[in-house]
Amino acid sequence: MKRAFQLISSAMVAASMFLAGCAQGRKLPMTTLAPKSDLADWIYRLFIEVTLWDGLVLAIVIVAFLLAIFVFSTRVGEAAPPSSAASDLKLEVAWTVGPALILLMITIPTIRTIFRSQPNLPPAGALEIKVVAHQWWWEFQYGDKDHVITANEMHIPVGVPIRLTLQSGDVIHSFWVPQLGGKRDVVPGQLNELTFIAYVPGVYPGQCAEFCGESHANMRFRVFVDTPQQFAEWEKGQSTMPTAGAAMTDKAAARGAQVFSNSPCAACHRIDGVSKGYIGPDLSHFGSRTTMASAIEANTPANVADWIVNPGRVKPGAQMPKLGLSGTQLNDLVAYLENLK
Ligand SMILES: [Cu+2]
Repeated sequence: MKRAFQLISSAMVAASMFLAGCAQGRKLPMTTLAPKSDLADWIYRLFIEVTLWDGLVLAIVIVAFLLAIFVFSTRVGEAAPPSSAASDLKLEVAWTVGPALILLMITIPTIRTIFRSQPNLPPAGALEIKVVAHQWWWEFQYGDKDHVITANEMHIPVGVPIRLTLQSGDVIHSFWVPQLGGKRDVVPGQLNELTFIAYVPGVYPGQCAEFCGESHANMRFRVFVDTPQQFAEWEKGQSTMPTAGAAMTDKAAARGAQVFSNSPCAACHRIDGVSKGYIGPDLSHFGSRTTMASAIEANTPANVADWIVNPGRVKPGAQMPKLGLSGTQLNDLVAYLENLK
């Protein structure tokens, strides 16, 4: 039984890695078959358990099918004997009770997993993060006073209970990190929750899983499961004022700060201590992120410049307008943003 479990799961992991690789051409697999949290593990085990019962049903059907063809059938030219059976009580009881038992064996673990995955209260010592879904990006707010706000890259410590409260800024979205847990819808006017403990440090890709408009497929994000030390460092970095750091020591960046403040950027984007915009992602520590544009591109100066010149080309339907910046102004602005560590 255990061996069958292992064989099935490793074959499925291989297949999903292959398919994920084909679909995205990326190294981070979008798979539910390599769980890295308690929640993902419960769902995975349930899936395997149900699949084994399905396999049993399939085997019974195939055996009955083969018996009907090769054993209990009449050959060509043979006279079919008239059936004398009116009913067979034993058989009828068997094919009623058998499927009912199999359904029961599937129902019990399913209901147990549903209740396990929806705790009413946050576990003791949980890190609470507010997740706000927008067309088409993700906002993450840490702590009561929103002292850390970031976008599209969520950092969490390994081994600590995480309690996400999910809300939408516009339409229905769905929060999904396959290796860390099941999908949870993000519905306007409603607070949904997701609770889990990540077991293994690493980077896990996420994706909006509810069609939400033109760039739904571009509404990705990443979850960084950090060691406690890495997480403490990250949180400390995100809590400090970005403008006090390296941004002002670089001349291009210093000029770029002026471009930012004098352009429409500041009306839509917040930078701690600089601007209070809230329509687009918070850019306070933009330079510390590895990706941009909802994790669809690497955060490089060339990609940032490309984005500013024509956001709609990178992410169709994006609300950010073309700003008409070019040359030195564009380069200075990119230098400023990349320096916001
Ligand atoms: Cu969405």
